[in-house]
Amino acid sequence: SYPSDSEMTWNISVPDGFKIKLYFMHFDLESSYLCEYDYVKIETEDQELATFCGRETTDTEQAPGQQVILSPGPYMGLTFRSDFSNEERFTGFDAHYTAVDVDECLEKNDEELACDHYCHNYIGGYYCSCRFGYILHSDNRTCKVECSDNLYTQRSGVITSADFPSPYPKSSDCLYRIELEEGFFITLNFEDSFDVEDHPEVTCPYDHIKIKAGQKEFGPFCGEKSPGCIETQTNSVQIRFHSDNSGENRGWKLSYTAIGNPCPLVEPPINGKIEPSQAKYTFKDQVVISCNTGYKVLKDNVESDSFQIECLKDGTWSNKIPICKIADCKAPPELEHGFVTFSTRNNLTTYQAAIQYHCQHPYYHMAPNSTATYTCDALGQWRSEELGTKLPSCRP
Ligand SMILES: [Ca+2]
Ligand SMILES: [Ca+2]
Ligand SMILES: [Ca+2]
Repeated sequence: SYPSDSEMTWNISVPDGFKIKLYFMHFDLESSYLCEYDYVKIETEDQELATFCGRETTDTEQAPGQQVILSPGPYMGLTFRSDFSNEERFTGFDAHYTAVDVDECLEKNDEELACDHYCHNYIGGYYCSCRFGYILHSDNRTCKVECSDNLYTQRSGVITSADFPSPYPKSSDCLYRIELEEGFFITLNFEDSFDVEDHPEVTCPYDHIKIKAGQKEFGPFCGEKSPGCIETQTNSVQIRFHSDNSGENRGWKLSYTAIGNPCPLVEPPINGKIEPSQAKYTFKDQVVISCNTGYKVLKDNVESDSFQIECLKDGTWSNKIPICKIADCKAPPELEHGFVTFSTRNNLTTYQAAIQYHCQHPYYHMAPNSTATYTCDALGQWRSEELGTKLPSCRP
Protein backbone atom coordinates (compact mmCIF):
# COMPACT_ATOMS: atom_id res chain seq x y z
CA SER A 1 0.00 0.00 0.00
CA TYR A 2 1.08 3.55 -0.58
CA PRO A 3 1.54 6.21 2.08
CA SER A 4 -0.89 9.08 2.65
CA ASP A 5 -0.02 12.69 2.00
CA SER A 6 2.64 12.07 -0.53
CA GLU A 7 3.49 13.58 -3.88
CA MET A 8 6.12 12.27 -6.24
CA THR A 9 7.07 13.25 -9.77
CA TRP A 10 9.06 11.26 -12.37
CA ASN A 11 10.46 13.21 -15.27
CA ILE A 12 10.98 10.97 -18.25
CA SER A 13 12.92 12.20 -21.26
CA VAL A 14 14.27 10.49 -24.36
CA PRO A 15 16.48 11.83 -27.19
CA ASP A 16 15.01 14.05 -29.92
CA GLY A 17 13.31 12.05 -32.64
CA PHE A 18 11.71 9.68 -30.11
CA LYS A 19 8.43 9.64 -28.23
CA ILE A 20 7.61 8.02 -24.91
CA LYS A 21 5.20 5.13 -24.73
CA LEU A 22 3.82 4.57 -21.21
CA TYR A 23 1.59 1.78 -19.97
CA PHE A 24 0.48 0.32 -16.62
CA MET A 25 0.94 -3.29 -15.55
CA HIS A 26 -0.94 -2.66 -12.34
CA PHE A 27 -3.16 0.17 -11.10
CA ASP A 28 -4.98 0.40 -7.78
CA LEU A 29 -5.63 3.87 -6.29
CA GLU A 30 -8.37 5.26 -4.11
CA SER A 31 -11.26 6.38 -6.25
CA SER A 32 -12.75 9.85 -5.72
CA TYR A 33 -14.98 12.19 -7.69
CA LEU A 34 -12.90 13.62 -10.54
CA CYS A 35 -9.85 12.02 -8.87
CA GLU A 36 -9.73 14.79 -6.27
CA TYR A 37 -8.07 12.65 -3.58
CA ASP A 38 -5.44 10.37 -5.02
CA TYR A 39 -4.30 10.35 -8.64
CA VAL A 40 -1.64 9.77 -11.21
CA LYS A 41 -1.29 12.66 -13.63
CA ILE A 42 0.67 12.47 -16.89
CA GLU A 43 1.78 15.70 -18.56
CA THR A 44 4.10 17.20 -21.07
CA GLU A 45 5.69 20.62 -20.58
CA ASP A 46 2.49 22.42 -21.47
CA GLN A 47 -0.27 19.88 -21.80
CA GLU A 48 -2.04 17.37 -19.54
CA LEU A 49 -2.26 13.97 -21.20
CA ALA A 50 -4.26 12.00 -18.60
CA THR A 51 -5.30 11.82 -14.97
CA PHE A 52 -6.07 8.42 -13.48
CA CYS A 53 -7.50 7.09 -10.21
CA GLY A 54 -9.55 4.15 -8.88
CA ARG A 55 -9.43 0.65 -10.21
CA GLU A 56 -11.78 0.84 -13.14
CA THR A 57 -13.04 3.61 -15.38
CA THR A 58 -16.35 5.15 -14.34
CA ASP A 59 -18.46 7.97 -15.80
CA THR A 60 -16.39 10.63 -14.08
CA GLU A 61 -13.02 9.00 -13.45
CA GLN A 62 -10.54 7.12 -15.56
CA ALA A 63 -8.31 4.20 -14.72
CA PRO A 64 -5.60 3.36 -17.28
CA GLY A 65 -6.47 -0.30 -17.90
CA GLN A 66 -4.71 -1.45 -21.07
CA GLN A 67 -4.40 2.13 -22.35
CA VAL A 68 -1.07 3.16 -23.83
CA ILE A 69 -0.12 6.78 -23.40
CA LEU A 70 2.06 8.31 -26.09
CA SER A 71 3.85 11.61 -25.57
CA PRO A 72 3.83 14.08 -28.47
CA GLY A 73 7.51 14.89 -27.88
CA PRO A 74 10.55 13.52 -26.12
CA TYR A 75 9.40 14.48 -22.60
CA MET A 76 6.80 13.18 -20.17
CA GLY A 77 6.16 13.95 -16.51
CA LEU A 78 4.31 11.50 -14.23
CA THR A 79 3.05 12.75 -10.86
CA PHE A 80 1.59 10.61 -8.10
CA ARG A 81 -0.34 12.24 -5.30
CA SER A 82 -2.23 10.83 -2.30
CA ASP A 83 -4.33 12.81 0.15
CA PHE A 84 -4.33 12.49 3.96
CA SER A 85 -6.41 9.31 4.21
CA ASN A 86 -7.36 6.11 2.48
CA GLU A 87 -10.69 4.43 3.07
CA GLU A 88 -9.15 1.02 2.53
CA ARG A 89 -5.80 -0.47 1.47
CA PHE A 90 -4.70 0.33 -2.10
CA THR A 91 -1.66 -1.28 -3.63
CA GLY A 92 -0.62 1.60 -5.92
CA PHE A 93 0.64 1.28 -9.49
CA ASP A 94 3.35 -0.20 -11.68
CA ALA A 95 4.09 1.80 -14.84
CA HIS A 96 6.55 1.06 -17.66
CA TYR A 97 7.82 3.18 -20.50
CA THR A 98 9.86 2.79 -23.64
CA ALA A 99 11.23 5.18 -26.25
CA VAL A 100 9.68 4.76 -29.71
CA ASP A 101 10.83 6.32 -32.96
CA VAL A 102 8.82 9.20 -34.38
CA ASP A 103 7.95 8.59 -38.02
CA GLU A 104 8.33 12.19 -39.12
CA CYS A 105 7.38 11.26 -42.68
CA LEU A 106 3.81 10.45 -41.63
CA GLU A 107 3.27 13.50 -39.47
CA LYS A 108 2.13 16.88 -40.71
CA ASN A 109 3.18 20.10 -39.14
CA ASP A 110 0.86 22.99 -39.99
CA GLU A 111 -0.46 21.05 -42.98
CA GLU A 112 3.05 20.79 -44.44
CA LEU A 113 4.76 17.46 -44.86
CA ALA A 114 8.16 17.03 -43.27
CA CYS A 115 9.80 16.96 -46.70
CA ASP A 116 9.03 18.80 -49.94
CA HIS A 117 9.73 15.77 -52.20
CA TYR A 118 10.95 12.53 -50.58
CA CYS A 119 11.01 11.67 -46.87
CA HIS A 120 13.16 8.94 -45.34
CA ASN A 121 12.43 7.86 -41.79
CA TYR A 122 15.00 6.17 -39.55
CA ILE A 123 15.10 5.38 -35.87
CA GLY A 124 15.80 8.57 -34.03
CA GLY A 125 15.41 10.92 -36.98
CA TYR A 126 14.61 11.39 -40.68
CA TYR A 127 16.00 13.11 -43.74
CA CYS A 128 14.65 14.62 -46.97
CA SER A 129 15.78 14.22 -50.56
CA CYS A 130 14.75 15.74 -53.87
CA ARG A 131 13.72 14.65 -57.35
CA PHE A 132 16.29 14.72 -60.14
CA GLY A 133 17.20 18.26 -61.13
CA TYR A 134 16.52 19.73 -57.71
CA ILE A 135 18.83 20.55 -54.84
CA LEU A 136 17.97 20.29 -51.16
CA HIS A 137 17.75 23.78 -49.70
CA SER A 138 19.74 24.58 -46.56
CA ASP A 139 16.47 24.25 -44.61
CA ASN A 140 16.94 20.46 -45.25
CA ARG A 141 13.27 20.28 -46.16
CA THR A 142 12.44 22.08 -49.40
CA CYS A 143 13.81 21.39 -52.86
CA LYS A 144 15.06 24.30 -54.92
CA VAL A 145 16.33 24.66 -58.47
CA GLU A 146 19.42 26.36 -59.85
CA CYS A 147 17.93 29.00 -62.11
CA SER A 148 19.99 32.17 -61.97
CA ASP A 149 21.67 31.59 -65.30
CA ASN A 150 19.05 32.08 -68.00
CA LEU A 151 20.15 34.33 -70.85
CA TYR A 152 18.01 35.13 -73.89
CA THR A 153 19.57 36.87 -76.90
CA GLN A 154 17.01 36.17 -79.62
CA ARG A 155 14.65 38.91 -80.76
CA SER A 156 11.67 36.90 -79.53
CA GLY A 157 11.16 34.03 -77.14
CA VAL A 158 9.13 32.34 -74.42
CA ILE A 159 10.04 32.25 -70.73
CA THR A 160 8.23 30.31 -67.99
CA SER A 161 8.69 29.58 -64.33
CA ALA A 162 10.44 26.24 -63.76
CA ASP A 163 8.20 23.18 -64.37
CA PHE A 164 5.33 25.34 -65.67
CA PRO A 165 2.40 24.54 -65.61
CA SER A 166 3.25 22.22 -62.72
CA PRO A 167 3.89 24.04 -59.44
CA TYR A 168 7.14 25.96 -59.38
CA PRO A 169 9.98 24.94 -57.02
CA LYS A 170 10.15 26.31 -53.51
CA SER A 171 12.99 28.27 -51.91
CA SER A 172 14.32 29.40 -55.27
CA ASP A 173 15.64 32.65 -56.69
CA CYS A 174 15.54 32.63 -60.44
CA LEU A 175 17.01 35.22 -62.78
CA TYR A 176 16.06 35.47 -66.45
CA ARG A 177 17.95 38.01 -68.58
CA ILE A 178 17.07 39.26 -72.04
CA GLU A 179 20.03 41.04 -73.64
CA LEU A 180 19.62 42.49 -77.11
CA GLU A 181 21.57 45.00 -79.17
CA GLU A 182 21.08 48.64 -78.38
CA GLY A 183 18.31 50.06 -80.53
CA PHE A 184 15.82 47.30 -79.76
CA PHE A 185 12.87 47.74 -77.40
CA ILE A 186 11.64 44.67 -75.56
CA THR A 187 7.95 44.05 -74.89
CA LEU A 188 6.93 41.37 -72.38
CA ASN A 189 3.56 39.69 -72.65
CA PHE A 190 2.42 37.58 -69.69
CA GLU A 191 -0.18 34.95 -70.44
CA ASP A 192 -3.52 35.12 -68.63
CA SER A 193 -2.72 31.91 -66.78
CA PHE A 194 -0.82 33.38 -63.85
CA ASP A 195 -0.58 31.94 -60.35
CA VAL A 196 1.97 33.20 -57.84
CA GLU A 197 1.40 32.88 -54.10
CA ASP A 198 0.08 36.09 -52.57
CA HIS A 199 -1.51 37.43 -49.38
CA PRO A 200 -4.87 39.18 -48.96
CA GLU A 201 -3.44 42.24 -47.18
CA VAL A 202 0.30 42.39 -47.63
CA THR A 203 1.79 42.91 -51.11
CA CYS A 204 3.49 39.76 -52.31
CA PRO A 205 5.20 38.75 -49.06
CA TYR A 206 5.94 35.15 -50.11
CA ASP A 207 6.59 34.74 -53.82
CA HIS A 208 6.96 37.47 -56.42
CA ILE A 209 8.23 38.55 -59.82
CA LYS A 210 10.24 41.75 -60.15
CA ILE A 211 11.32 43.18 -63.45
CA LYS A 212 14.19 45.60 -64.00
CA ALA A 213 14.47 47.33 -67.36
CA GLY A 214 17.20 49.94 -67.49
CA GLN A 215 16.34 52.49 -64.82
CA LYS A 216 12.75 51.32 -64.64
CA GLU A 217 11.30 48.69 -62.33
CA PHE A 218 8.03 46.80 -62.67
CA GLY A 219 6.35 44.78 -59.92
CA PRO A 220 6.42 43.03 -57.55
CA PHE A 221 3.77 40.86 -59.18
CA CYS A 222 1.90 38.00 -57.50
CA GLY A 223 -1.62 36.61 -57.20
CA GLU A 224 -3.79 35.37 -60.02
CA LYS A 225 -4.06 38.48 -62.14
CA SER A 226 -1.58 38.47 -65.00
CA PRO A 227 0.65 41.56 -65.32
CA GLY A 228 -0.33 41.50 -69.02
CA CYS A 229 1.73 43.47 -71.50
CA ILE A 230 4.77 45.47 -70.37
CA GLU A 231 6.58 47.75 -72.80
CA THR A 232 10.01 48.08 -71.23
CA GLN A 233 11.46 50.51 -73.81
CA THR A 234 14.90 49.05 -73.28
CA ASN A 235 17.12 46.43 -74.88
CA SER A 236 18.07 44.78 -71.58
CA VAL A 237 15.59 43.23 -69.13
CA GLN A 238 16.09 41.27 -65.92
CA ILE A 239 13.24 39.18 -64.54
CA ARG A 240 13.68 37.95 -60.98
CA PHE A 241 11.38 35.34 -59.50
CA HIS A 242 11.51 34.52 -55.81
CA SER A 243 9.67 31.67 -54.10
CA ASP A 244 9.53 30.92 -50.40
CA ASN A 245 9.53 27.51 -48.75
CA SER A 246 5.83 26.69 -48.89
CA GLY A 247 2.77 26.58 -51.09
CA GLU A 248 1.88 25.00 -54.41
CA ASN A 249 1.28 27.51 -57.20
CA ARG A 250 1.40 26.98 -60.92
CA GLY A 251 3.60 29.91 -61.91
CA TRP A 252 3.69 32.00 -65.05
CA LYS A 253 4.53 32.12 -68.73
CA LEU A 254 5.46 35.06 -70.93
CA SER A 255 6.47 35.66 -74.50
CA TYR A 256 8.65 38.57 -75.47
CA THR A 257 9.25 40.42 -78.68
CA ALA A 258 11.63 43.20 -79.61
CA ILE A 259 11.26 45.87 -82.24
CA GLY A 260 13.79 48.49 -83.20
CA ASN A 261 13.45 52.21 -83.79
CA PRO A 262 11.36 52.82 -86.89
CA CYS A 263 12.99 54.46 -89.92
CA PRO A 264 11.08 56.85 -92.22
CA LEU A 265 9.34 55.33 -95.19
CA VAL A 266 11.47 55.28 -98.32
CA GLU A 267 10.20 56.02 -101.83
CA PRO A 268 11.74 54.12 -104.73
CA PRO A 269 13.64 56.32 -107.22
CA ILE A 270 12.00 57.13 -110.56
CA ASN A 271 12.48 54.13 -112.87
CA GLY A 272 13.58 52.04 -109.90
CA LYS A 273 12.28 49.83 -107.09
CA ILE A 274 12.91 48.98 -103.44
CA GLU A 275 12.91 45.43 -102.09
CA PRO A 276 11.51 44.14 -99.85
CA SER A 277 8.52 46.43 -99.87
CA GLN A 278 7.14 46.83 -96.33
CA ALA A 279 4.59 49.05 -94.65
CA LYS A 280 7.15 49.81 -91.94
CA TYR A 281 10.91 49.54 -91.54
CA THR A 282 12.71 49.26 -88.21
CA PHE A 283 16.25 48.90 -86.85
CA LYS A 284 18.31 46.26 -88.72
CA ASP A 285 15.96 46.15 -91.69
CA GLN A 286 17.82 46.31 -95.01
CA VAL A 287 16.47 47.30 -98.39
CA VAL A 288 18.00 46.94 -101.84
CA ILE A 289 17.41 49.62 -104.48
CA SER A 290 17.62 48.54 -108.10
CA CYS A 291 16.59 50.14 -111.39
CA ASN A 292 14.33 49.16 -114.26
CA THR A 293 15.81 47.71 -117.42
CA GLY A 294 17.84 50.34 -119.26
CA TYR A 295 18.68 52.20 -116.10
CA LYS A 296 21.64 52.05 -113.71
CA VAL A 297 21.90 52.91 -110.03
CA LEU A 298 23.95 56.06 -109.71
CA LYS A 299 25.36 56.83 -106.27
CA ASP A 300 28.21 59.27 -105.65
CA ASN A 301 29.06 59.24 -109.38
CA VAL A 302 29.46 55.45 -109.33
CA GLU A 303 27.18 53.32 -111.48
CA SER A 304 26.09 49.93 -110.22
CA ASP A 305 23.31 47.36 -110.55
CA SER A 306 21.97 47.78 -107.00
CA PHE A 307 22.56 49.60 -103.74
CA GLN A 308 21.73 48.50 -100.20
CA ILE A 309 20.81 50.71 -97.25
CA GLU A 310 20.07 49.75 -93.65
CA CYS A 311 17.85 51.19 -90.92
CA LEU A 312 20.16 52.26 -88.06
CA LYS A 313 19.50 52.11 -84.33
CA ASP A 314 18.78 55.84 -84.12
CA GLY A 315 15.96 55.50 -86.66
CA THR A 316 17.77 56.90 -89.69
CA TRP A 317 18.82 55.21 -92.92
CA SER A 318 22.50 54.48 -93.46
CA ASN A 319 22.45 56.35 -96.79
CA LYS A 320 20.32 58.39 -99.15
CA ILE A 321 18.34 56.73 -101.88
CA PRO A 322 20.38 56.73 -105.11
CA ILE A 323 18.89 57.74 -108.44
CA CYS A 324 18.30 55.64 -111.53
CA LYS A 325 20.13 56.92 -114.53
CA ILE A 326 19.20 55.86 -118.04
CA ALA A 327 21.87 53.86 -119.93
CA ASP A 328 23.65 56.08 -122.50
CA CYS A 329 25.36 54.73 -125.61
CA LYS A 330 26.98 58.13 -126.25
CA ALA A 331 27.79 59.37 -129.77
CA PRO A 332 27.89 56.45 -132.24
CA PRO A 333 31.32 55.56 -133.66
CA GLU A 334 32.08 56.96 -137.11
CA LEU A 335 31.89 54.77 -140.19
CA GLU A 336 34.61 55.11 -142.83
CA HIS A 337 33.10 56.29 -146.10
CA GLY A 338 29.77 56.50 -144.41
CA PHE A 339 27.64 58.58 -142.10
CA VAL A 340 24.99 58.16 -139.37
CA THR A 341 21.47 59.49 -138.99
CA PHE A 342 19.40 59.51 -135.79
CA SER A 343 16.03 57.82 -135.94
CA THR A 344 14.92 59.11 -132.55
CA ARG A 345 13.87 62.68 -131.85
CA ASN A 346 16.38 65.10 -130.38
CA ASN A 347 19.26 62.95 -131.58
CA LEU A 348 18.97 60.83 -128.43
CA THR A 349 21.74 58.39 -127.63
CA THR A 350 20.12 56.78 -124.57
CA TYR A 351 18.45 53.41 -123.96
CA GLN A 352 16.20 52.36 -126.85
CA ALA A 353 17.32 55.25 -129.07
CA ALA A 354 17.97 54.14 -132.69
CA ILE A 355 20.47 55.18 -135.33
CA GLN A 356 21.11 54.20 -138.91
CA TYR A 357 24.41 53.97 -140.79
CA HIS A 358 24.62 54.87 -144.47
CA CYS A 359 27.45 54.71 -147.02
CA GLN A 360 28.40 57.66 -149.23
CA HIS A 361 26.30 57.10 -152.31
CA PRO A 362 26.85 56.30 -155.13
CA TYR A 363 30.56 55.42 -154.72
CA TYR A 364 30.26 53.10 -151.75
CA HIS A 365 27.95 50.25 -150.86
CA MET A 366 27.27 48.70 -147.52
CA ALA A 367 28.53 45.20 -146.80
CA PRO A 368 27.35 42.72 -145.85
CA ASN A 369 24.07 43.33 -147.51
CA SER A 370 22.04 44.23 -144.52
CA THR A 371 20.09 46.89 -142.74
CA ALA A 372 22.32 49.07 -140.68
CA THR A 373 19.96 49.94 -137.85
CA TYR A 374 21.43 50.01 -134.34
CA THR A 375 19.59 50.42 -131.06
CA CYS A 376 21.01 51.54 -127.72
CA ASP A 377 20.71 48.48 -125.42
CA ALA A 378 20.26 48.26 -121.67
CA LEU A 379 24.02 47.93 -121.16
CA GLY A 380 24.67 51.20 -122.98
CA GLN A 381 25.95 49.73 -126.24
CA TRP A 382 24.81 50.30 -129.83
CA ARG A 383 23.63 46.94 -131.11
CA SER A 384 22.23 45.70 -134.40
CA GLU A 385 20.24 42.52 -134.81
CA GLU A 386 22.58 41.05 -137.42
CA LEU A 387 26.00 42.40 -136.48
CA GLY A 388 25.71 42.89 -132.77
CA THR A 389 28.11 45.62 -131.74
CA LYS A 390 30.24 45.31 -134.88
CA LEU A 391 29.99 48.07 -137.50
CA PRO A 392 29.11 47.44 -141.12
CA SER A 393 31.64 48.55 -143.74
CA CYS A 394 31.35 50.70 -146.85
CA ARG A 395 33.00 49.22 -149.93
CA PRO A 396 33.57 50.79 -153.29
CA1 LIG B 1 -6.33 8.66 -0.24
CA1 LIG C 1 12.27 8.76 -37.19
CA1 LIG D 1 5.36 29.99 -51.94
